[in-house]
Amino acid sequence: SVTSPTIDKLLENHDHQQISLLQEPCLLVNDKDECIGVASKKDCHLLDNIHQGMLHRAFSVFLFNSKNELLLQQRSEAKITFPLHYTNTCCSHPLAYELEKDEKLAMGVKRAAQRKLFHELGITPDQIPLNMFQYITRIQYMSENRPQDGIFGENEIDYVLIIQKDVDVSINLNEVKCAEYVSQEELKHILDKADNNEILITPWFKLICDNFLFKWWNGLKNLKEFQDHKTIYRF
Ligand code: DMA
Ligand code: MN
Repeated sequence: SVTSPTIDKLLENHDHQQISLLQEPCLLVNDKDECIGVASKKDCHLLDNIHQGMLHRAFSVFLFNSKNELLLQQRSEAKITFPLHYTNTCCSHPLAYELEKDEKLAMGVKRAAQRKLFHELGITPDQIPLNMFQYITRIQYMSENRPQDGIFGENEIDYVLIIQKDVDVSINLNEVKCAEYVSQEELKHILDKADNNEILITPWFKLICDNFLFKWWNGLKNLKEFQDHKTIYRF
């Protein structure tokens, strides 16, 4: 159960700010992405619950600058899941607040994205108005935490949001170790290094890179073409 001594023992060694964020109220969904309840971030990410089918809603932002470079981040060492992994600009969860539950035009996840882009990367909301985010599609995936702890994992329906804007970045070191813009060639080099186990990348970023990212990237000016708000791509 959620308060078993093993989990407490594991968490004892973790960063206090990250432990307190495990209390965030995430949105439980069914496999059609219909909201069916609320559970703590901790409960949503416990493998015990995931193996019983607990699924939650998430988002992944891909932010590009006007030179068509993608902002990547390396997760901080303090993160409980996937520490030090390279990943897309920002990922997190819409929370069980009225404004973030709003499903119309994916406004809830866009508001959550604005909130976390400020929290993780210091990008102020005025620089990234909600109507600049383009909701592309949804992706469902499951994975165990890395390094494997036998306790945590992911099981999400992930809304992909793309935004192209030049912004001022000021990273929150509790969340992010570093952030940098990369070209397509530079990202391909990073993906090669991950294949050779020289660096770590998150499983969701890997699967989005392998299946979608480069065609979206080449079509940044015409993203409408890629919008698919009906399908949930399952991996
Ligand atoms: C969770 O990201 C969302 C996805 C798409 C994996 P996260 O672990 O970075 O969430 P948070 O920043 O809220 O800890
Ligand atoms: Mn999650």
